Amino acid sequence: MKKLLLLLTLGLLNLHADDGYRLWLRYEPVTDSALRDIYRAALSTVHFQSPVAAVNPTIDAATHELLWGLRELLGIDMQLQGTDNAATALIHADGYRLRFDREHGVTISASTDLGLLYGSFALLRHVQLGLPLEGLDVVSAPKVERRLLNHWDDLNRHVERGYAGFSLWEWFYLPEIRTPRYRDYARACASIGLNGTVLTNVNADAQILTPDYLTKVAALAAEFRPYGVRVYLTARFSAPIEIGGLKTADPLDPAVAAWWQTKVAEIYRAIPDFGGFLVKANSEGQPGPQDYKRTHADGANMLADAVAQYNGIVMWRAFVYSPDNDDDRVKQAVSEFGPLDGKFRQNVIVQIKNGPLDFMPREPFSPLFGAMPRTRLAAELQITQEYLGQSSQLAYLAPLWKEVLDADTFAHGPGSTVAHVIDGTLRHQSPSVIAGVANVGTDRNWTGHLLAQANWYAFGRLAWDHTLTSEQIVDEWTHLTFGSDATTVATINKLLLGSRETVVNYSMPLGLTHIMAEGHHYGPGPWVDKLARADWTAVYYHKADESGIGFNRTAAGSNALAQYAPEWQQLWGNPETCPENLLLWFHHVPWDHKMKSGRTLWDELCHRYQQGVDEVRSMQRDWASLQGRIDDERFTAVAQRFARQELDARDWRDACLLYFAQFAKRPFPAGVEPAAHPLDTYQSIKLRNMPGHR
Ligand code: BDP
Repeated sequence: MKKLLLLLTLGLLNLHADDGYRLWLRYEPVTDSALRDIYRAALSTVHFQSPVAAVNPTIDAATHELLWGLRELLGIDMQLQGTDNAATALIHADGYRLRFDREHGVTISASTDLGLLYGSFALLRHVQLGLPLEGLDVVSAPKVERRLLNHWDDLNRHVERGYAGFSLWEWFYLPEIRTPRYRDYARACASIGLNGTVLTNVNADAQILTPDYLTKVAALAAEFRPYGVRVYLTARFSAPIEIGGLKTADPLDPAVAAWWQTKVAEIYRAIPDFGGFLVKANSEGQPGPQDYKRTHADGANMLADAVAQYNGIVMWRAFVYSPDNDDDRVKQAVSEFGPLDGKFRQNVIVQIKNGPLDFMPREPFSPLFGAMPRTRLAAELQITQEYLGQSSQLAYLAPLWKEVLDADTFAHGPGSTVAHVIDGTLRHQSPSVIAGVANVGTDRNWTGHLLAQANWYAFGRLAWDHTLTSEQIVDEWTHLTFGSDATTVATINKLLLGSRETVVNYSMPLGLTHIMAEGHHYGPGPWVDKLARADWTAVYYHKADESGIGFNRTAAGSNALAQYAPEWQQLWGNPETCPENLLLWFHHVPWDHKMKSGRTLWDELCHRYQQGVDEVRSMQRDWASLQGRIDDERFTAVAQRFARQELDARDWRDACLLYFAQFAKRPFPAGVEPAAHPLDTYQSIKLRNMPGHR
């Protein structure tokens, strides 16, 4: 008995409190003694094989990581042996080859120092996952060249749509004071293959381009450099006026172009490996070339010319919808940018949000990916969960991103997936770019919701290799983050994989979209109807009336469908063949329409909202079953968030169903729980001091 008690106590003691700071780089000791012995024997020496001659800060970082990681994992002091080998030049870009053979042990080969660093992280991952060394021989190279986080961080450290504390960049204290967190950030990015970061909000502040701030930016760049993370900035188009004293920012005015050239030279003097600019222009009140009756191409090219000699790029955002265009909002990016195809410089990349609207829980892929064959295109994904419950709710986003990356634009015949458009393989275009709007901040665990770390991880892994599946990525992440207890891993994998669909069910099922509360975008607001712009309201999108619900985007409606390939038009154009998860995106459907389940549309809608709530409860139960298997600190933090999510899911269901019932005029089907409050209670909720929202 005594022995049993002792064992139990030891077992519990093993579950160290964990605040989540270490992310997926926990390097907990390998506990399986047989495996540990094999690893110890094989990894006492690791070989670096590379033509990179001198030791430099990146190789130092790789060496340090391996030494430290293997000491933590295996309790050994690894010896590193370097060999020069020109054959490694065959390894593409910053890729690596990781192999084991009995004679030499483990060798990491790469043609660049960064490749060695990525290979080192891959080896450490391999050990943490407990995978066999026998037969190990992988070659892995990034499919997309520039894999960037986009931070929507303001200079006062507020993060637009940031739900994990303040901005990581301590502008006031830079350049002298540099928190170790900068290195930790870059190291985390490098561990998943990210190689760039846009430091500032797309709603840009010209101050970042002043000499004082550039010194601060240079300090951050120096911190990130060993880890291969290059910095980029957002450029406010009117900067020549705001900080340059010019009267105009007209891109065709030679004085404006000259101002940018001088500014760019100054930037590269301070930051020789500066990556380039990200620009939001003529969108949501931001200045841009159209203020001078010039096109987006005129604006982008002027900046592109300024950075070209330094190998810099300009990422020009396609998230543009005009104040005086009352055509269906989801059509506007194609109508604006389609005609400019072929007019952009080689170093301009048009950066497109995954869907034609705005990071909704579900929307079809943006048709712009198939509409600009002669232009370099990047995908912008949103890691921060602006429309998916922010940091209180669980939504693992890899399935959403895969849906888009794997979607076929048919632009060059079948197989022209979004992934192949953006990785440049379809049309041999370089540079290729993928961007994710970051979900990190000063919260101790980086992402607010501990499980939202999986989204940062998944973005990096997919940016490196878009052929990975959501399942593979989640399985890696869970092992790395929670260890290898089979029940824990299976339970968390299941929770994560279903979580996005659950959010869709209780918030915007069946292709509904943009019906969240105004401004902060947290919680329901299907009644939102009077705002400065019609296309900011909810009623614009759901169009519920007595005859039915949904937005008719067929030829009989806005005809947004015509922006897609005929294959999609055929499938989506007919309510009988349109997948039900996009039904109300493309069609206005009668309440009595027969769904695949045999239910009417109204009953199905009610059922989906209820299903969403039920699924949250089931996630809650699954999580509860892990008590004692993971440390209390992380267990409790997540359990509290599930409790909040259950409450929020009920609010979504009740508010939306009560609201839509006014039009459907039908009873709630059996199995749908009665609402807790009357509709006007939900309508009167005013959330204040919301994180991420000014
Ligand atoms: C919207 C966000 C807003 C961003 C905008 C953008 O609500 O905060 O500034 O996208 O991407 O979804 O520019």
